[in-house]
Amino acid sequence: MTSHRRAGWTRRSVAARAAALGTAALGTAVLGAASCRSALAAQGSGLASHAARTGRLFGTAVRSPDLTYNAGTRDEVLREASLLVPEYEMKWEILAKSPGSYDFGGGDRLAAFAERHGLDLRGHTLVWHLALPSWLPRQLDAREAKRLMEEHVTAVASHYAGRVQSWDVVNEAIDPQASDGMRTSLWMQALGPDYIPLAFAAAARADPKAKLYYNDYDLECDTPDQDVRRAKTLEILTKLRRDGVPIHGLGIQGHLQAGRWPYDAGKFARFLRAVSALDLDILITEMDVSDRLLPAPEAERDATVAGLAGDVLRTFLAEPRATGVLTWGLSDRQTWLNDLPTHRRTDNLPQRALPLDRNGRPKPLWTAMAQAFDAATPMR
Ligand code: 9MR
Repeated sequence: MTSHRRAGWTRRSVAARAAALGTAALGTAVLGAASCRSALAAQGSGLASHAARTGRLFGTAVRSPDLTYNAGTRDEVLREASLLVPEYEMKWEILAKSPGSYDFGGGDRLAAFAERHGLDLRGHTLVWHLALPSWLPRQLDAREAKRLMEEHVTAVASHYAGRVQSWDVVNEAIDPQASDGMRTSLWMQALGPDYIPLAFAAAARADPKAKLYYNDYDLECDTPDQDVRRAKTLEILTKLRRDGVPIHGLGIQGHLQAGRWPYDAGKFARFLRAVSALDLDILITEMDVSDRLLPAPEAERDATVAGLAGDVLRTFLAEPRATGVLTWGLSDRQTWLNDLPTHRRTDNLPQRALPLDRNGRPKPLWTAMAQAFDAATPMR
């Protein structure tokens, strides 16, 4: 399989994006997406064009009301991104306000936006311990848990079949403090670790073409906790591959925290090698850099944030199976890190965690990301 297919570039999306960029002639030629892709890369100026130089995608989490009502956000997304993921509009609690009854409105608006502009779309997330609807009992026996989980995965993945390039099928299953390394969740309590292969099998039946990902956080830095997380991730992925479970990739969330933990490039690179040795793709799915622990001056914060992101991305993009990077929002206006007391800065200054500032202007983080894409190893 060629790299552009793996990264999610489809003929339709290349043609539509060419049209959106005013290069429709490119779209009609559509010889192979690769030639279009490199020509398109020369057209754009955003992070997606830097990512496209080596056949990769750059994307962001979005909210459909922003794309509909906020022209500034819409322009930033169209300038910077080739891949979108809903920040919340494909989560269970949003989709199913009552048992078995789904409202796909928000996700459908995002899918239509992506299609109209020739952007690829990811689905996030099918099975998680959070964002569960309030009507879902928090304790279930194995039979009920299996039925409800499989019905949900089937309903959502079949609704979006053919419209998403990949799904985060299971999100955040690991707890490094637990004796078995597994997070206590409704699913884990009812079904044990078998809930993971069950979820992937249901997703593959519902959408046989989507790439199916396991997604988790705190996999990048050099702490004992993250050593355990990496080891547990490899254990889970190895077992899924050995058992022939339909899984195609690992999503590394990439919620970094400047000034908090040491970073060891060799350690992260060895982990990425081990994942790719399982014949899996790897995406950074939710990148941002918290500046919570940094002093107030903006220039200092921006430089430290960019430095850490650059270090992590240089390692990541040296890996041929690294297929792309998404940030969790594009502009500092959008970051979730200002929402929770546990993540907000203690001086209450707004976080500067994303590549664009609050007015949509590129920050040093943007430059670090563009440079990391420019220096990336070709994809395999
Ligand atoms: O940023 C998201 C926030 O708007 C939602 O309220 C929340 C619950 O659905 O999820 C946030 O996104 C999370 C993502 O889905 C999984 N990884 C951590 C993200 C930040 O909390």
